[in-house]
Amino acid sequence: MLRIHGSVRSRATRTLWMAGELGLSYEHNDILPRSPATKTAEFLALNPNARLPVIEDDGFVLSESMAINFYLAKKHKSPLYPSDPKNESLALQWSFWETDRTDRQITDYVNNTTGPEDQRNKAVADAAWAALVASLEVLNGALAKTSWLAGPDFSIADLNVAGALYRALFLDLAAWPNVARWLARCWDRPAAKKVRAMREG
Ligand SMILES: N[C@@H](CCC(=O)N[C@@H](CS)C(=O)NCC(=O)O)C(=O)O
Repeated sequence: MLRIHGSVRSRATRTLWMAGELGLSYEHNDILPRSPATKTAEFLALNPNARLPVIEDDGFVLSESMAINFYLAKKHKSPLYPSDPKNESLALQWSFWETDRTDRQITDYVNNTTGPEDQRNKAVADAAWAALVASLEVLNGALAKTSWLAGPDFSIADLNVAGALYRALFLDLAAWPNVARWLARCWDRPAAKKVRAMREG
């Protein structure tokens, strides 16, 4: 049995999206980041980092959202997992890139511009935006040459990056039209729409 720990309002968004793409049934432990449920001895035994998402798959415990998606797609022999080693490596490249270049940046930007006013920090928001702009330039350039990030079709690379860029759905992306079109195509998939409905419903 697969158990997914993490609210759809966390980085578990991308895990839940992948589970939907794969048509997996799972038990959802719908807990929020930093909530007391992430601080229990039981949860810390699963992830001593006290972070979400985490999965348990018949006793196999795995954290880090990108690794989780690679594991699930590979285990279930999904066409989303590129069979060609070059495309597989591109999927890894883009997933690592995302973790390094946009994951925290977009969260910091949105939290510090739209979060509770007394918790906003303009310097953090400005630095995050500058970094995010540079990353969007890179992604926009890549998507000028290819429709999808790792091969001829939508793959785990697109899911991992677009899933992490959920908040960009609400930003003005006019300066990065390739990103805007690609992001809309990714989030137009049925499994993505279901996750959006969970998150926004
Ligand atoms: N690199 C990790 C990041 C996990 C992460 O930071 N998750 C957030 C929720 S979106 C969290 O649990 N934060 C708790 C905290 O910062 O204490 C991944 O991709 O899974």
